[in-house]
Amino acid sequence: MEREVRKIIHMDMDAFYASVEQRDFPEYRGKPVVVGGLPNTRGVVATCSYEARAYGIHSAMPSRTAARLCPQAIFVRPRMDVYREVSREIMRIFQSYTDLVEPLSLDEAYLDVTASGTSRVSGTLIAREMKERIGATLGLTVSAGVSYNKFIAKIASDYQKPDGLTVITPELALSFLSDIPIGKFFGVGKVTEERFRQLGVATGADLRALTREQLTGVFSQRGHQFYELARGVDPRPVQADRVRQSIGKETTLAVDIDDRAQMIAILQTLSETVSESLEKRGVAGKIVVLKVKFRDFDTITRRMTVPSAVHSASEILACAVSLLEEVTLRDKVRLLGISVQRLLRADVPHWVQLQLF
Ligand code: DCP
Ligand code: MG
Repeated sequence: MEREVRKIIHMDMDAFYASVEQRDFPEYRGKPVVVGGLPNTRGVVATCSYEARAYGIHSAMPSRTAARLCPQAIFVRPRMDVYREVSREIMRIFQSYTDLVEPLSLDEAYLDVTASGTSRVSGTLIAREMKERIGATLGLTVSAGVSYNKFIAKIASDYQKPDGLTVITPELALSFLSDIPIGKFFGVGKVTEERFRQLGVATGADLRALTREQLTGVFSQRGHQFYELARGVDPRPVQADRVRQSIGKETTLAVDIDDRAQMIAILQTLSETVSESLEKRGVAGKIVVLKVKFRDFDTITRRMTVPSAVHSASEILACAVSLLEEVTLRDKVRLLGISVQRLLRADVPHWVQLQLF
């Protein structure tokens, strides 16, 4: 009855931007390096080296705070062109093992290597070989998770970072998931995590103790997904056939504005335009990105991943408005933009509910 067990690998580079900086500037090696905004600005940390993480510094923290936590940290501005080039090389290495590579960001991808070998352990061997090649040709470390579906592979790649390789076979899955914090489960963001906390659910084991009815009672349709994840079930395919990376629209305002209601009106028009382009191409996207450029040309972006891909104007607008709420309007705004990324064909089911369970 059960289909062939898949071999899915999730690869995620370690402290990606910071590792590239330490590779290219040997004087940074072994030191706390922070990539992002400089500490005397309002900028934030994009990422930091593991040496900097020891001081409690992390992504999205204000750079000023990072400098307070670790005064001797080395702050550098991102070199996006270099990271993009490294990313292309990594993806080329992945693609030499399988056509089924689904990049999630510059430093992260899912691979389906089911067809690439017959032996049970070959997923592990492929992951080990990719790690070696990335080390030898790019001078960088990467963590790999190997399992039979996407969500466990992703949790596994994070399990022994940095330079980790974690293999979770179907036999190990339930005991592995038991201790995983609920916030790491696919589709559980901050808001959902808080609702789980109120239900007394902190781990995978707690989640598994709830019935399907209890879960759908609280989360409606999403409850089915959580029920299945708790049992190690995730049928989402690795999707290599992304049509395009992103579809978006931005507009420079005739006059700079500081009124949120006016901004929302503009976001509504942008959402409609973006939705039309998506629907014309028959795609929907998993990430909505809001771009805000201030009067002084400082530009920020805020992004959110949605549990099921969006294409309608109302869904896109709802995301954009909630992203805008997170933005501190420290100055008048001269440009607003919305883009939708991680595009998938809208007719491919992203979560086929398994009736068998
Ligand atoms: N990034 C960013 N802003 C964030 C998070 C990440 O600009 N809030 C960028 C910088 C990271 C890169 O994306 O280097 C990859 O993100 P990851 O979440 O994979 O983080 P790292 O690769 O830096 O560290 P880890 O070893 O935890 O994967
Ligand atoms: Mg990473």
